[in-house]
Amino acid sequence: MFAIVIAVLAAAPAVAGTVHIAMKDVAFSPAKIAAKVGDTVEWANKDFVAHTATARDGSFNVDLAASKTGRTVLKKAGKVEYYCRYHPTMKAEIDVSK
Ligand SMILES: [Cu+2]
Repeated sequence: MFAIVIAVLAAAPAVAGTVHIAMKDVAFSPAKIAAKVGDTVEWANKDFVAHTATARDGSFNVDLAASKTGRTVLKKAGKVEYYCRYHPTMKAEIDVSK
């Protein structure tokens, strides 16, 4: 089992990155991003109210009070739509490639 984990890590692309998304004026900015499996997405809530980044497929749910920062690691390829549970007009998507 441990050896399999090592093999997977060794096969992974060189460096995973971090993509930054702001929650500002009750919107995600940028609303559309492209990222790769293994990348970290970090949301920074710059508003004075709470927001969430909630994936429609259930793959992540980041709940952020005002001025907080939270993150998730992208685990699978595909397009992920997400929204804020408190403000249904806040919508965005991440296009995750391998
Ligand atoms: Cu919100």
